[in-house]
Amino acid sequence: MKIDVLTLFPAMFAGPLDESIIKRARAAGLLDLNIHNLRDWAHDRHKTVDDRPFGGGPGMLLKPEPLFEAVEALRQKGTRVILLSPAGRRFDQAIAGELAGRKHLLLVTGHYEGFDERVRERLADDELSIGDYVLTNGALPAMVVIDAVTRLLPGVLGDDESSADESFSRGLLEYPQYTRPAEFREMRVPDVLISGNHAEIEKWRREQAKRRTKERRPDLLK
Ligand code: 4GX
Repeated sequence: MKIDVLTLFPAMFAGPLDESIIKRARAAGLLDLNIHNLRDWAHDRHKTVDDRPFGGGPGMLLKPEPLFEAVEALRQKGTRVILLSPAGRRFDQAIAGELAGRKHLLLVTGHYEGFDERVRERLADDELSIGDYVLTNGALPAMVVIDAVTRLLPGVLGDDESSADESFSRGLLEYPQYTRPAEFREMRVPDVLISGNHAEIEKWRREQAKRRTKERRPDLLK
């Protein structure tokens, strides 16, 4: 899969995407990730990418011209152009799965008060939000989407890390887990887990996952 990112803060992407599983996916050629500076498409020597909103009001907006030219330069046929903003549909595991099936994503990260509306109308295929809180810019949301999508690409996770049987793909929270020692500071691991009875262990885990989901995230059961 190819992912291009358009951002005003390319330096923010160094680090998080150069570690661990994403690093391995990139090295293996499973993810071709490129970060682009929107200012490279600015028209003037001051590299202006923002301007004041018509009608007045606080804050600045990303101008349409650099964004249109950048997207037109990076877009290929079959590209999914995705804006990151609090006004997008809420990103979740199902959307990550859907994006993992695409060949090319172009993530466009907002800054200031947002985008000129014509960017939404003519450039974007989708608009995603990673949650109901306000960040300083869209770089972290873009990294969240890249991370969640990359680990679903075929070959990225090993058998031990497999995403198929994990909590969110079953629609439940994770059951409680323990490792050695069997007793630690007078806290004992539940007997059933030490019993060796695999049918009983499965049943206990299913019940625990359901109970925990009902208590903490009843919305997941609806
Ligand atoms: N999930 N932000 C985008 C600028 C902005 C404002 C309005 C478009 C419209 C966010 C989030 C998020 C902060 C990124 C504001 N762009 N993005 N930025 N939560 O908070 O995605």
